[in-house]
Amino acid sequence: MNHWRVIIHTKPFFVKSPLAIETEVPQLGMDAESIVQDFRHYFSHTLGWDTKHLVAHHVYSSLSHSMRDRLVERWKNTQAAYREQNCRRTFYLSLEFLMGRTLGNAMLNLDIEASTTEALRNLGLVLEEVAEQENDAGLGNGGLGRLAACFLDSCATLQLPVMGYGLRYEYGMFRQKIDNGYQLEEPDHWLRNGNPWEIERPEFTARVKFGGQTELHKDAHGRLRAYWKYTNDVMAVPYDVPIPGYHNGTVNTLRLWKASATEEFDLSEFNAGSYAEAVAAKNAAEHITMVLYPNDASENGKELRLRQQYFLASASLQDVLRQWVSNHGDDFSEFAEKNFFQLNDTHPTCAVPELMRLLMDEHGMTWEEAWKITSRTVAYTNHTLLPEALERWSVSMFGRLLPRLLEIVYEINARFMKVVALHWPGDVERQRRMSIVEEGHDQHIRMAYLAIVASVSVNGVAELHSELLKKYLFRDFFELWPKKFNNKTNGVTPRRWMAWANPALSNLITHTLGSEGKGWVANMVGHAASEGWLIDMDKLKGLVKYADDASFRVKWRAIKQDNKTRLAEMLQRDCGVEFNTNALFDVQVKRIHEYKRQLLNVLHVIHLYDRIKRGDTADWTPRCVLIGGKAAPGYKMAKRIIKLVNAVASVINSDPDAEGLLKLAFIPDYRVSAMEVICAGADLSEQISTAGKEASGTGNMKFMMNGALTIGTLDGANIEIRDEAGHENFFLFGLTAEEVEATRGHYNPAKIIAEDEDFKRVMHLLESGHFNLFEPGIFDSIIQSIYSPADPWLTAADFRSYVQAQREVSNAYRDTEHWTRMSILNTATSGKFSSDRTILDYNRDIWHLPQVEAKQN
Ligand code: 26Q
Repeated sequence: MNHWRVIIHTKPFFVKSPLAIETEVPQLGMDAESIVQDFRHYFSHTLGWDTKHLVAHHVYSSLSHSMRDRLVERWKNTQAAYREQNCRRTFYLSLEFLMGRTLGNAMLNLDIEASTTEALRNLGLVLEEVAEQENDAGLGNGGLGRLAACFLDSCATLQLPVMGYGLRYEYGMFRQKIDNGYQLEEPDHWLRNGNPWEIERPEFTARVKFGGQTELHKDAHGRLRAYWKYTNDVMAVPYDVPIPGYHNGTVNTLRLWKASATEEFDLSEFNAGSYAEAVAAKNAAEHITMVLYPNDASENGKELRLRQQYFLASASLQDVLRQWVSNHGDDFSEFAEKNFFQLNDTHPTCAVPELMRLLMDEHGMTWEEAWKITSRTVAYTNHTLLPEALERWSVSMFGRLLPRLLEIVYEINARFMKVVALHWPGDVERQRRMSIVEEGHDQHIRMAYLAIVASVSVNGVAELHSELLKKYLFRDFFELWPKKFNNKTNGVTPRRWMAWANPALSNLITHTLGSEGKGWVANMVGHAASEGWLIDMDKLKGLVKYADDASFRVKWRAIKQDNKTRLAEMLQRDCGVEFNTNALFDVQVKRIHEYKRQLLNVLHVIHLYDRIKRGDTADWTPRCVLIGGKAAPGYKMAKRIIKLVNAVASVINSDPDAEGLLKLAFIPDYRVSAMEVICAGADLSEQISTAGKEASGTGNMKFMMNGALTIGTLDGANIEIRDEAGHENFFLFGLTAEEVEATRGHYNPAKIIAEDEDFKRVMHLLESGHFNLFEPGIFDSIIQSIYSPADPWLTAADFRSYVQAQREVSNAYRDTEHWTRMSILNTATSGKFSSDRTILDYNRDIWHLPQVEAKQN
């Protein structure tokens, strides 16, 4: 059948000569008066409101637009500097960027908080209340997505030419409601009220192909070339988000793609009278970027997810190549020196075959030429040790959706298999193990292997994790290419997680370090000014000696106390539970997963409750335990654990015997903006995963910076946190990763429980239905998992040592001066966990980018 298509091109329209007005525009003022002026303009003219209608959201919107204008000026200058210097660049490809709120961070990094606070005061407004209006940009699940956001902040602060590429999900991470203790998911339509922090760039729209088939033809030069035809195309429209550096005039770019239908109408269908159906079919294309997948561990194999991954990879690579060709024409000789792609886990690994495809099919290269470029410009970061979480795609689905890419993957694998055969002649088993294409009646593509084969660098995210990757998950590949493997311990940005989240503590630090002549600038409004420590966190070491200064400890404690009050107010509002700020605030917030062992935490809480009930309360330390986090909607056990937390909480919190001694709360809808309040107000940070399972953790770092002490296993970055803080300032418990492995096969939880009186009583309370009187049996699956010799998370194995460590925590907390000392030392030694250090490591070992000073107007 003939398919006639009308194609409406959206060609970019450029004026031939640059406009003269550009250089005439003076920089916008950074003083309160200029801000008030701009604010009024947006409020009355752009939004069209009068001051009788001071709707909070419009206030937020007007202020944000005023801030955005100031970002845009610096943005243009930064991009001009990158262009002029024609410097090497890195593109950070990630399916997730968990940005949270932007207004406060923009003001902080622009160094405009003081004048904005004053401007708002003149208008009768309070900054904190305005900032609260902003929806979180929840375009990520958890650690991996937030890491990408912290990295962008550090890259801009370090003036590195790094650009993020991601997806502009219409719906971000679901909103979590709690109903009768159960998690309910609600869609997060975060863009409903508009988003002042993005600029649509329709002129850079890219076309992404799906489906169809491939054909081989000779081209004009007689060379055989592949053509990918009869495809269903989807347009990718970029939205740019500014990423400001801290007080340095640099603004980098995060480019997020939105899927949009092509403007083609299938006329044959149209003429057959199915106009509405033709339009509706186009709508389906736009589903690609409709929603973020809410899985932080597994649930693989969904076609829409593969569409998302390829959509990101293809649109981003086309974008980079488009810019390259517009500057260098067809000369790709320097492409590999000038461009680099960092893959945030395997999610964007379609970029490997896609870059091959574009270079060969669209730019006429041979396989060898294209592979030389691809294999020099890609690096892969792994974020998981759970084998079940490694991505695999069924070959049949992959081939149906991306037929040309499948051919390329097969060819990459065929050539790789020759390398393996050369290295291990005759070792067929090794070839089978290492094959990118997993054989069997149902073939699969192993995305991690594809990423490793193409990459110059493969890294884990904490020392232990990187070692375990070499020893277990990727052992064969490590033996083949030992030099590819390296570690880059995660970090978090101190601008958001200290300066913004904990202004009082930041000011105290600034005063204290500044009084020694380290460039302290007085700042009366509550936030740190241009102090050195926020961009050189090793300077925090200067606090060590103040741990012994009693008057400093008083100030330190007073700040923690205020932050606990702020947290308690939030909890009162969001979960209706009252936390007494004199109690120990014991916090575990992160995604709910069995390996993270929220269950172990609950068992301890039940044990404390049991002690209260039997009158064992001599030398008691009052405790308020906070747990929060989202469960993947299809993860039954995780959802049941949430219900258990809430069930135990309602028994304890309503029991007069526990009043003043113990509280338990589950905070609904844990997210970035909640963590900003939580990390500042925590005393104790729970990092209690089964050793060898948590790749790194990053919440652990946010807590440490804010002076919380950690109770934790020897897992992920906990090990490095303990080494930095000093072993005496960390509460260690549990099996090591090696012991965990050695326990498999002869684990006997029933025996452990039977021999431990406290544990027996805890299990009895659970089994008797004490926490689920009206819903009998609902915790059976949880109880079974604890008793199971096959429990992969060894919850029972670590119970006794956890309870013991918690005893030490309680005792330590009652020695207020000593606790404060340990708290100060944790903050003072947290410098390593700044994402600035992480990014400098990436840049030194992998990216090799220059630092580029932004042009000043
Ligand atoms: C997989 C398949 C289909 C849909 C979604 C996914 C998916 C999405 C997100 C799989 C994994 C993730 C996220 C993983 C993650 O956040 N890992 C965490 O990464 C942090 C940053 O390196 C580490 O600190 C944590 O230890 C690690 O768990």
